[in-house]
Amino acid sequence: MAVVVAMGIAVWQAPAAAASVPLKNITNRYVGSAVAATYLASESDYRAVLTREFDNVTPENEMKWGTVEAVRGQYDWSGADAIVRYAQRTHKTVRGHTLVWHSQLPDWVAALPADELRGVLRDHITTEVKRYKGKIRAWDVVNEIFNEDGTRRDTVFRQKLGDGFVADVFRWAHAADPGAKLYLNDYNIEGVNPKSDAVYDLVKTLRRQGVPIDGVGIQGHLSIQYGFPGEYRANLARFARIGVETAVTEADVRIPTPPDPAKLATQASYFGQLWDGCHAVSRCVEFTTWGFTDRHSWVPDVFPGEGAACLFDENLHPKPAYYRLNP
Ligand code: 9MR
Repeated sequence: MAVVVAMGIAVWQAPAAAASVPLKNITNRYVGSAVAATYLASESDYRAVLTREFDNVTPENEMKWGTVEAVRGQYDWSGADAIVRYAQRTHKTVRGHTLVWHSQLPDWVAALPADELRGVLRDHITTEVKRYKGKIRAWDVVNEIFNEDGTRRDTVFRQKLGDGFVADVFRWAHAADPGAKLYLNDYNIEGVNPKSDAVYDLVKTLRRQGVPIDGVGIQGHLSIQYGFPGEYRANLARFARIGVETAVTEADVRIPTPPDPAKLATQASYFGQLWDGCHAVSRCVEFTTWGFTDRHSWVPDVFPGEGAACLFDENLHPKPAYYRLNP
């Protein structure tokens, strides 16, 4: 890492090139990034870094219900198809994201009566999973179904179908592509806490009932304003003990802007702890970041005053966090 002193202020300067060995080649975990089809098509430098450094891609928005069927019966697979084609061409795996989520859910779905919703949900899952059968390594089947206190989030699916919808959607997804690994995905479940306890209990119950659930996706949206999640490794390990995989699916570490060397060092430490913990637990199979460049990140839109959450800066120069993972 290079630190120069300009006008009395220490400024971190990124070296121009990434490390000589790409991130994907220094680990036996899948190492991925969320990707947007538009930038993939329009920005060759973005595409080049993604292609070089990663071997998994997760469509950031292109496979969500609100994208693929915003209007009932009118499908738009263009973005999803483009990302899957790119992944095949560049020998990357794909994490499908996400089949059942209360957010980015079209209004027409939310308005359906219970009996109709069940059939529509089944069709949605079957259609989407079959379309990419054999091309998706892992699916985020259900996303963010718990509250922070470990109770179930009160979504339209729960209100109209009851908690049993979770088992149903895993069975439908498995029927559509028996080869894909099926995950439950959520945020704030990195450490041991009431929410991850609830995920643990549910997954254990579903496995006992024979429901085809293979893994737990731990999103990994962190902020340096809070401490690193407690008992992260113990949390990964307890899922391994009940026979499921884990994956870090959406890692980023936001910083109160502007970044400075001390904040970037803390960010690097958080990324490093996420990475090391995943490598320390055998069933943690994937480390995926939610975007790889500060040029395109959801963070500043949602958390005003915070940003710079990715491994590469706006100019695609690797940051200290990148060198923490790939020294
Ligand atoms: O990064 C995604 C952003 O572009 C979308 O506008 C947003 C819509 O809610 O979803 C973001 O991705 C989310 C992901 O799908 C699920 N976990 C949290 C992510 C960040 O909000």
